[in-house]
Amino acid sequence: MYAHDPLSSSLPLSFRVLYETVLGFRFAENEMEQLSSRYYSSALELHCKCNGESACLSQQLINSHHSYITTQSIHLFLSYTNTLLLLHIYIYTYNLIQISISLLKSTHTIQVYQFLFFLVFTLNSNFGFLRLVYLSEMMNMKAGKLLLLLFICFTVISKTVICEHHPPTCPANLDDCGSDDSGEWDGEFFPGIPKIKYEGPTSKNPLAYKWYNAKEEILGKSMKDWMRFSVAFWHTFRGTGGDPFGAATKMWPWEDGTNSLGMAKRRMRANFEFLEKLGVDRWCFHDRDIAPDGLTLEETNANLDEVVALAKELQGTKIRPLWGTAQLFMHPRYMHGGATSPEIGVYAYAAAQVKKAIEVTHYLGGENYVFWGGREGYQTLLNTDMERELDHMARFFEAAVAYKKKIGFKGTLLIEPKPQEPTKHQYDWDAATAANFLRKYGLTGEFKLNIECNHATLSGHSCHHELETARINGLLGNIDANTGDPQVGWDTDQFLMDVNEATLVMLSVIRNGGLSPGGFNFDAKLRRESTDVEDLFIAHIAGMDTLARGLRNAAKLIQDGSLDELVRKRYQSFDSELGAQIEAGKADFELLEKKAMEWGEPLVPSGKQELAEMIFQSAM
Ligand code: XUL
Ligand code: CO
Repeated sequence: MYAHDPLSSSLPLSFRVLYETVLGFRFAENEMEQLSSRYYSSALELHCKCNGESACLSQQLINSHHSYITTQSIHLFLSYTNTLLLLHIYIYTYNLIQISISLLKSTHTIQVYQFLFFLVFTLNSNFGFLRLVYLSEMMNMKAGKLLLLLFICFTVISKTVICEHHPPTCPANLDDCGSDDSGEWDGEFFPGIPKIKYEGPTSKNPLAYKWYNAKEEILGKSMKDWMRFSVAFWHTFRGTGGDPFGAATKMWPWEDGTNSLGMAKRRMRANFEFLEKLGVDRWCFHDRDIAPDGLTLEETNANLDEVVALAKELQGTKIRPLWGTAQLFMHPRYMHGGATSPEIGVYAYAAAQVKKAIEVTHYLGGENYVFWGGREGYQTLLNTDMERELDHMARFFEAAVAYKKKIGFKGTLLIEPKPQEPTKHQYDWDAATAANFLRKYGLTGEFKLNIECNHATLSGHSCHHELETARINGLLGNIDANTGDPQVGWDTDQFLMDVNEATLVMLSVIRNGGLSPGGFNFDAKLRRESTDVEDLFIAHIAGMDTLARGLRNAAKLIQDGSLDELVRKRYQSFDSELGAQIEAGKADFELLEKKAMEWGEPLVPSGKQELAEMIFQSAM
């Protein structure tokens, strides 16, 4: 058991050791960090309320330095009062035991009990403070009773202060000031953040669209219909900023640090307020992002049903999932994969999970369903029967197709390629590998691909390459919009901010005639160091604006036609009688040899790459 006392984190190490020794607390580093950020946001809200500022979050950003100092002091105060709350519990326990002892009345027995009492609490270092009180009692000092009185007073005062100053958005249940587990919420999650509007390219407002104008028509279709944007629940509402080297850096004000059902529902409400304010009608989820695991599959399914029922209610008629999916990679049971696990029980469990995830996606009106095989692959071929695993995966997909049809789910099934991470080698390596897999098992008509840009670069391709590979194979179904970092090299899932890259992406999308029923899912997360609630909005706005700029540029390039003309000219020699014969598969080697001898050495023209790049850049 760990004592939660953020005060300790603000003490220098030597004091902290002393503090921990005297009071007997032990600290868990990441819990400490989570708690400090929780108290920090609570203090922030408190600060806002005290100053009567409704737009306190953005205000805080502008005056960050001033606010930092103010909130830090409140932070310290709250931390201190929290310590007192803990002491109150100890003293209460102590009192109870003391009363029991005094009932025994015999001096000898008292000593035995006192000894046992002392022993028990000495063994448990969390009761260090009680040990102090007890010792002072033993030494016949009145300090114990005095301390008791003093701390009860402090406790009452601190509890009143915390309860009375509950922030306007009622964040986490930090104490027991009336919060429950129903996930109910009676305020805004994002106070001070307005509904995001289009203000045009000259706007300097970070909370406005500069390029994404939902209703504006581009090449005969509204921007909204081209883009079909979606927010990824897992990054936006479950992302903590934690990485393999460090603890969470984000603890949003509505989080209480638990994975309870009540918390899941509260998050769901935050999701819909976020979508509403952003003006985005779609969201994507994994089953386990939105609802906690239970002890059994039945219990887990029941949890999911409860959260999904709320999501359905909050969705209304306008919002729906772009896609749903099952998380078959976090739980240790999936360490060897789900559909490709050598363990039949895991295969069955994964099937049951996917069955349920397809059902809830269907129930919520989802338009697609995604399979990303993060653990469908191998760490070494020495212990792997690759052929058997791939066969199993195909049977798994066949069963998914059958079940989808059985329940009348019309959404598209999508495979999301990724070469590696977390597994050393993943079977859906890239678009070409996935396409080949689908062909081999006769599944091409049932599936499309969900291309993620960062996965594309991990497989050594560009996003444009993967999109074009999917498109020319009739498999481009959806895009997980993000980007990687060339210097970092792993799946950094950053928001795509590069206009050149976005233009290439949109060229493929336009050539594909759009993505519907797919769309753009922001499978992207804030950087670990971006910790303000407002950053969630800024990141999505910038991501949407970048793709919107890409769409405008790509439309310009297509309307201008120079690039298409350059490409057409490169192949014009095939616009001939022989070319037509070749393309129709009617030119055999004898005929081609005859032509080669007749024409002699061919004149090979320039590739005009720089000209192509010049034309491309002129549209940026
Ligand atoms: C992981 C990834 C997943 C899938 C859905 O790299 O992209 O979030 O999009 O499971
Ligand atoms: Co993805």
